[in-house]
Amino acid sequence: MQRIRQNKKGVSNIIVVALGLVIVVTIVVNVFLWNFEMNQLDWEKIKEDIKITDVAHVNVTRSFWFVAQSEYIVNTGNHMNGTYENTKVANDGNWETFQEGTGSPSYRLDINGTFILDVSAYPLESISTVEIQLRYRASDGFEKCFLKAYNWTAQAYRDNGFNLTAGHTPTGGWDNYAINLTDKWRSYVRGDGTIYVKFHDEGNDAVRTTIDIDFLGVRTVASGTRFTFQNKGSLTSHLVSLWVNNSTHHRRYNISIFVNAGDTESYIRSDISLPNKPYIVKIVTERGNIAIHSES
Ligand SMILES: [Ca+2]
Ligand SMILES: [Ca+2]
Repeated sequence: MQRIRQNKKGVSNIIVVALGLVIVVTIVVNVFLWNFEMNQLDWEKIKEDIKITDVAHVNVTRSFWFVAQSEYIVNTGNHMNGTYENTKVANDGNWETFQEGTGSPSYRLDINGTFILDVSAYPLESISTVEIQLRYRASDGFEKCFLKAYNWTAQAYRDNGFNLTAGHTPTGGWDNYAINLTDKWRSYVRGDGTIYVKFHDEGNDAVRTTIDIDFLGVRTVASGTRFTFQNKGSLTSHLVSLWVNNSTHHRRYNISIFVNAGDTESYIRSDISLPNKPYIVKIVTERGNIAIHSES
């Protein structure tokens, strides 16, 4: 009897120990998994290595020319020769020819083209103005030519705020006609970078004019403050806010810049001007890291 009782006691001890082990293992595994998840975020935060390597005022930085990507629309007048492809490069011996129409109103020309600024490479917040340049030749100089752009607010072609609104008088040879949209450019550029440009004659006159367009392009001008960020870490960093502070000036700006691992990125803001020294520039990443650059 005593041996049987002892055996029972031994079996129940084994069961208690086994159950205890299962509980301990379950707890250890859970703690380990929880730690692993926590550590993944902490680890990413620790591994992030972003620096502000330079802060500088930039006077003027121009983009390359954005040219027509589709055929011009002829609202009044006639298309004679060539295609929009011939208007993409200046001084290359290729041009597209249009002629004033003879309908009603007679001897008029009105064409427009679509241009798309690359706002991922040249973000809207970096743009201080937009320039339009035309290289053309008119068969006579009896009337002026005009450049306008579609004003997205007014929903019409306008030149309000352009630096030149008086038109351009052709010489009969090849002429350059360049304008900029001053600080009013934003009314003429849609959020996705689209700008419609119109070329038209002055009015109804007695001579039917032929126009050769060698080049028509649009480009952005950036000026303001350029920030240079270097990512020495092994993960992409997402910068989400930027501060410019001195003793009297504290400003926070929302930003959204991705800097790939190992990359250096420049970022120009036309709306930020640097305060008097000493000042500090601070950025915060999405993971919560901070980088500081100070100028004394
Ligand atoms: Ca005319
Ligand atoms: Ca050309």
